[in-house]
Amino acid sequence: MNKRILISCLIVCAAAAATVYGEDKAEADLKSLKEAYAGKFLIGAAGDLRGYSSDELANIKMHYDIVTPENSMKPQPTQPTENNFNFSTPDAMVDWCMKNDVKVWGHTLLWHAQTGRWFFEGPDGQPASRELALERLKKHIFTVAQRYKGRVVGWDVVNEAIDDRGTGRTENLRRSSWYTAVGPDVLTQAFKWAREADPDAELYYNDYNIEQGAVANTGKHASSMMLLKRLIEEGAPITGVGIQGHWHLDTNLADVEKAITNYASLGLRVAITELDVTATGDNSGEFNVRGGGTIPEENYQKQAEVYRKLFEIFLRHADVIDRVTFWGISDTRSWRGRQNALLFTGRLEPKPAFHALIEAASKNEAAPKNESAAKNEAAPKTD
Ligand code: 9MR
Repeated sequence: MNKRILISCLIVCAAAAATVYGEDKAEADLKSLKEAYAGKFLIGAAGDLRGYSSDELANIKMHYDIVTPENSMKPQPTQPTENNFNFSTPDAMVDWCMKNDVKVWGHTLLWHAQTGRWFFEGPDGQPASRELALERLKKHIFTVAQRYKGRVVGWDVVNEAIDDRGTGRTENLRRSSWYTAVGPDVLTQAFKWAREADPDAELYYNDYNIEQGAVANTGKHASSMMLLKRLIEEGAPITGVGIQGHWHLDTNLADVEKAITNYASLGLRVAITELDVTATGDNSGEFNVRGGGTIPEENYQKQAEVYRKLFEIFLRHADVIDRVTFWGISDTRSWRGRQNALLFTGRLEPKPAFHALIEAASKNEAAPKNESAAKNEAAPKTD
């Protein structure tokens, strides 16, 4: 080998080694999100885990304390037809979590969507009677909640019972099939059965946009306060409220903070259960909200700032917030795919938002946990 070739080889090898070293170093330097927030609140992600790559599973293990199955524990997939239960996906997901020291959150027992029509059909094509619908609901809740008893931290017992665009002068309950078949007391009943089925689980009411109107005490927030007070009065064993957190670059942060303190004032715990902040376009838990298109680079800085401000709020209220869960793990494992709403790219590279959250944790002295902030059934009665 002549000298020139040898030198070229050495340069190429050195460059390759530097790249590998650089990547290793970046990986080694990457902080764990869950470790950054340890002792403040749990950090979670949604995912059913079926078909996830080993890199995705490693990302979950590194950054998250707890996983919510995104779809597989919902009524439709767990009981597609009457008495025909299917738990293969959630069983595998829960097994993986238990083996890897990751907690699980149950989602969801009573919802207007992803629920088989059969729940509401009576004999001879008539609508099911109130009694029949309740009997089916009870069986569903007992079967699913007892199966995962001791393995889930808690349940989103009731999901999204409040309708959109109300004034806030009433509970504004969604006129869903459950509402039609049973009536407004179906919500309290679901909480009571969930408590019987799993006495140790935390039981949550979960909804989107329920922070909206908190400062002015109007809209969906005012409706949620009315509903929660009624549930407590009716003896529903409710531990806390899940603010879903499907947000965007212009989300009203003052409403977010006020909603947290309002719920805490009812003696309830709070969790952010489905967090994503879209880098472009709108967001909401509503199915028909869309967005997407080209995303200017500067939007990722804006997104990082919104995430940072949100976590500064959560840290200020860490005494009542038990968990902050992202709805997905990356911009491709996300229902907001084209809006790049999460902390990691599809290749699991950390985005500016990830770094902002690590920084926010390091700068903050969170309020100590206030375990005496009423937990569960100890919630005071209010009017
Ligand atoms: O992320 C879920 C998506 O994959 C499903 O297609 C969708 C259909 O029901 O549900 C999504 O998750 C929802 C969650 O269960 C409740 N809050 C709103 C979430 C986003 O739609």
